Parts: sequence; structure tokens; C-alpha cells
Amino acid sequence: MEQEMKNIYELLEEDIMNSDLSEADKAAKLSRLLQVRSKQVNIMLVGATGSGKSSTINALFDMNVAKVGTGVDPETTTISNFVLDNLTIWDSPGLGDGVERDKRITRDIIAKLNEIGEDGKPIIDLVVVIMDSSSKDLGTTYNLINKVLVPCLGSEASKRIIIGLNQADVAMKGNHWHKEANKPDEVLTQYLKRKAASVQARVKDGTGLDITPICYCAGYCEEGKNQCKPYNLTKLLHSIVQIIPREKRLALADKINTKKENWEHDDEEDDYGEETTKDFVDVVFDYIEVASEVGGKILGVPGKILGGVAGAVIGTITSIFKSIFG
Ligand SMILES: Nc1nc2c(ncn2[C@@H]2O[C@H](COP(=O)(O)OP(=O)(O)OP(=O)(O)O)[C@@H](O)[C@H]2O)c(=O)[nH]1
Ligand SMILES: [Mg+2]
Repeated sequence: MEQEMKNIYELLEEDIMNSDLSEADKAAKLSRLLQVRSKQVNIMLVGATGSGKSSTINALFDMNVAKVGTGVDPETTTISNFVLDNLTIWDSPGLGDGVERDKRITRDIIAKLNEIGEDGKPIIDLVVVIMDSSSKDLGTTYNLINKVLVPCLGSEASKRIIIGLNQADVAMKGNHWHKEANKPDEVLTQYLKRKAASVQARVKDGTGLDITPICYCAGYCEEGKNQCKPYNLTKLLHSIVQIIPREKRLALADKINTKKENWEHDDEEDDYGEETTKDFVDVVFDYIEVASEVGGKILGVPGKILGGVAGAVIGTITSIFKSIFG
């Protein structure tokens, strides 16, 4: 392993300490940083067996630092968690491997969704439902969304569920996937759009909710088989970040997979890397940089005012993400 890197909180702390602010201002900013640093983010992945939950977690996050934990008691929980400092990922076992097993897993998912944290709020911030876009049988997953997740999350459901249509590369049995460019051709692009629309319609029929699925690839490599790097992973990350409450976002920012190639291939609807960077920069503005007078614009964030320490702190955050998202 490479040498120990400073985490985002430490870098921000350094910037504040090295600034020419008064001691009182430094103390105020450090105390805000401490508040932000205490926030926990919990994300749960659910879906059918083999849809790519584990692959997605590995692609998104820096699992090198993962302390892998398992449920305390395999009798009562089958969901394993990966704790990455302030970020906890809950990886549930795949559904579709037997009726009794599915019942148990479903019970565990419901229990986890109903768990309340010390702040009186549900501990799970977000559920990411992973579907295999090459699968003909998505019935189990529709049942999970329509009969379990949505009823459990109630009025919050559309704000706390993301649907990922994974394995875009093999959605048409590997046809129409541009290996070199690592993206779908026009035929596959249209196919994926129809697939996403049909998933969206099934969920809307069942629950009345409008959730737009994101077509992506977690990536895949195995000798001799169809290989691909992640595709639209930045788009998936961007939608995750937007759901996480602002004051919690640095917990995510700190654990994003730094493998550049994971973030290089996206559709061209948006610059998701830049958008995601902005989502993180906003946190710094809102929670650490309190009031400064000098006007300016960084990354085109509108209506925000930059001054003294902001330049340095924002610069740190921005350069971290520039080096990841390119
Ligand atoms: N072609 C392709 N294969 C993928 C992709 N994502 C995952 N896979 C493969 O699909 C298989 C299952 O992936 P996992 O990540 O283990 O799936 P899972 O949902 O965690 O499965 P369970 O833990 O058994 O429920 C593995 O062989 C992966 O390499 C993808 O985007 N494209
Ligand atoms: Mg798995």
C-alpha cells in the first residue's frame, strides 16, 4: 500500500490552521468542521443475487481502507456492513435464492430500514436498488421495491431510493457494446432507455412513485470474458451525493474510489464529475466557510461569496476531485 494519505477533514483543518484568520475565526471554523466530521452516512444496497451489489460497492468506494464487519448474529441479521470511518455501507444478500431465504432477508431489510439512530431519524439515509439489466426476470426486485421499500419508507420513498440498472454492457448479450470506447452504441443506448422507462413504469404502476433508473456498469474483469470498466458510475455517484443531506456529504467525499479509470466513462448528458465536485464544495461553503466578504466564483458556483480561507479550503476540495474526476 502507498503511504498513508491525509483525509479530507485533516486537509481542511490544515488549511484553516494555516490561514491568516484571527484565532477566534479559526476556532469557529474548526468547530464547524468538527460538527461535520461527526456525521454518519449509511447506505444500503439491495437487489437480486448476482445483480452486482458487491461490485458496485467496490467500484464506488475506496475499499482498500475497509474494515469489513459482519452482522453480530447471523441468526438475526444477514446483512453485512463495511465501515469506512463515517460511511457505512450495508450490503444485503441477494434475493431470489429460495422462498424461505427471501423471507428472512426481506425481514432483515425491513428491520434495518426501521432502525432509528440517536438523532431520532432512520439510520439508513439511502437505499440503492441494483438490477441486472440483462435479466428478463425482474419480478423479485419489483416486489421488493413496491411491496417492501416504498411502504417502509412512506412519504420519503422517492427521496431515498435510487434504482441502478447495472451490467449495461451485457444488456443485449454483449452486443452493441463498444469495447474500446467502453460505452454503448446507439442501438444499445436506445435499448437501455426503453429498459429504464419500463422499470420506471412498473414502479409507478405499483406505487405511484416516479423514480428514474440510472443505467450503468459496475465494471467487470475476468480473463477471456467480456471486459469493461465502469460506465456511468459518476452519474450514479452524483445521484447518491444529491440524496445525502449536505452536512453529511464529506463522509462520502472522503471515501470515493480514487481509481481514475472508474470515473472516465459516462454518457454525455452532463459533466457529472464537475456537478459532484460542486455538491461537495457546497458543503464547505455552508458549514465551514461562514461569512467572508470578497466576491468571486469558483467552479461556477453561483451566488456564493469567497474570501480568505475559503479560497484555500475550496481549493483543497476542488483539487482532490479534479484529480479523481479529471
Ligand atoms: N458484465 C458485467 N458483469 C458484472 C457487472 N457488475 C457485476 N458483474 C458480474 O456479475 C457477477 C455478480 O456480481 P456481484 O457484485 O457479486 O453481485 P451481487 O449482487 O453482490 O451478488 P450476491 O452477493 O450473490 O447477491 C460477478 O461475476 C460480477 O463480476 C457489470 O457491470 N458488467
Ligand atoms: Mg454480493
